[in-house]
Amino acid sequence: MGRLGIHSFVWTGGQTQQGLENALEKSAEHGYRTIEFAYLRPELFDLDRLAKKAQSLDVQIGVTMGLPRDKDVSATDAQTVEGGKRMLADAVHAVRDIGGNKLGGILYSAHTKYDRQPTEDGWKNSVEAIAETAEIARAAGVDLVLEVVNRFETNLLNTTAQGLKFLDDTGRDDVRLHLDTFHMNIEEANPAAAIRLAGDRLGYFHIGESNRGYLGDGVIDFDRIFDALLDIDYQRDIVFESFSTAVVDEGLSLACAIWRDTWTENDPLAAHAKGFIEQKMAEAKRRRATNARP
Ligand SMILES: [Mn+2]
Repeated sequence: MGRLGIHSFVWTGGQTQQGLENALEKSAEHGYRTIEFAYLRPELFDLDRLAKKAQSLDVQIGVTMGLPRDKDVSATDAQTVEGGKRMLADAVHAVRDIGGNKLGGILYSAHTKYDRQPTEDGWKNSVEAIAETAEIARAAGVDLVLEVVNRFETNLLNTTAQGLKFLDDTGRDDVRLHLDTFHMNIEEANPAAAIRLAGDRLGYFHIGESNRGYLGDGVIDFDRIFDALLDIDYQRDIVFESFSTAVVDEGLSLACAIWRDTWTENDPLAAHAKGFIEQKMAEAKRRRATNARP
């Protein structure tokens, strides 16, 4: 696998420069080599300083976000779609300026519970917006990955199969899928099969438990997940994602419906997650070696 990472919301809601710098230090201290930030409003932060700090700690930065309703590129009115494209272009440039390598999340629609079916025109608008953003991202040296999420957080891409169809429609081979065990547990009949279906078009992977708390406390069958990641020879980043009301912000926490504290202290959570992922990966490798024996 690539780098093991952690979502910054384990450490901070991300409202202050100091909070983000502290999150970088904490991630490095726990041995994580990549950190995921939620969308940063570039005017509020010293991106250059964050870039230097990340570099000095050898922590890679990735950014994920979801579009707001009034900038939904899967809408059917031109003004909303254009606003969304501008936001995506700005986000790509912010990732570049913070020294990051990746923009992921719900880039193809609003991050919200829709009260309507997606439309064909909306799908086409979204495909076109992502294809245009991919061109901007390529020039900026940023990878685009699209997170497939559950039905309560988008109406467009809920399964890997839908995500792959969407990628095909963009006609781009430099956009990949961003899968997440929490979402797959809700939508996929067989999450491990979904990983195998994505294959080399999987660009980023979130490890989250079914209640978004401690790994191993929920119903996700991580053995099958890691077997599948080995089967597709997944070499890109794996990032631990967990949310609790212990750390909140006004955007992401509300969109993700974080109403309870699944944990209150982040240091033991971060330490446990790293150990859990490394152990599950090691066990999967041993199973593979045993099965390969004649
Ligand atoms: Mn996720």
